[in-house]
Amino acid sequence: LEEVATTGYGYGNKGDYKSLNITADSGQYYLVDQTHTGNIETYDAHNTKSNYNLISDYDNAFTSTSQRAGVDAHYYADQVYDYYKNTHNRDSYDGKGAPLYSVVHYGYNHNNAYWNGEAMFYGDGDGRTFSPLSGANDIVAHELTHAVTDYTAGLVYEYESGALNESFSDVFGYFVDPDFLMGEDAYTPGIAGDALRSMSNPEQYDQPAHMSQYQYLPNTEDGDYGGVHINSGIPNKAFYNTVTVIGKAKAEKIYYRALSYYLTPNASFSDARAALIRSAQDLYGSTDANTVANAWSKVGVY
Ligand code: ASN
Ligand code: ZN
Ligand code: CA
Ligand code: CA
Repeated sequence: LEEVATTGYGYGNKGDYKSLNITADSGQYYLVDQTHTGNIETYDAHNTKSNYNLISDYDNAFTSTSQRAGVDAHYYADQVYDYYKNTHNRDSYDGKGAPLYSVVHYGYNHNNAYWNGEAMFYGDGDGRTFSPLSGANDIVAHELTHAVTDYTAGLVYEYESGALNESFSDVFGYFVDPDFLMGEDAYTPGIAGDALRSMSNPEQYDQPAHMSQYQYLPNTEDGDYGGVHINSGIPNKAFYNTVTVIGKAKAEKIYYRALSYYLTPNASFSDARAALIRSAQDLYGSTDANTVANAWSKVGVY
């Protein structure tokens, strides 16, 4: 026997059927997708924060309840990889086909997900604040976009540049899951219609939507590194103001160009405004560049 690319299937966290790219080797089947430049591989941490092993099965049916978080992480990593490849001709987060590693069942009842510089990690949630976080494709896109940002603009994770880093992750979460709510598919499984954040109405989840509400917080873990997940509401609202006028197809090209070409590690909100205006002007001309300018003026960023 030898390692061979094949297909399998399983059920996601919501019990939804998903077809998967997997690998067969010596009568075992693995969540290893070999159909891209770099493999997409999905691991189980078994509710620890230290020991991971590749998810495997005796056949190509990954249908047990404990496999649901892995099925979603594997499927959505492929979806986000394909998004960057098909829409931006970007081959993985480094542009050179880096493999994508995901780890599910990270920690116990853990209400968060991360990009740690090498892999994506997803908690199961405590069942009240979150269900398993890999069940939300905008969360998967958000985390993987942190990796893209690290390899492009390199936005420093503090103060305004950090809030931009957070906002770009939410913006690409929108491009993969086009609604203005973030994380809704995993957030508060017992409450319908809510979300972790809203880009159309940041204030609904205690985020500022205008520079006049900017929160000056300390650059500590408790201060959310200067409020990176708080003040992201301001660029998020500017994005909402943009995309509702020019549409997703143009907005995604403009945002990707700004991230990969114009933005630099210590960019401020003003710098982001300028970078996005320039990108819009390059790609589509002055009408759309003006739309971007107005979108930022409305949130008090000049
Ligand atoms: N889920 C959070 C995020 O991606 C984790 C973090 O604080 N970096 O922003
Ligand atoms: Zn983030
Ligand atoms: Ca969403
Ligand atoms: Ca909910």
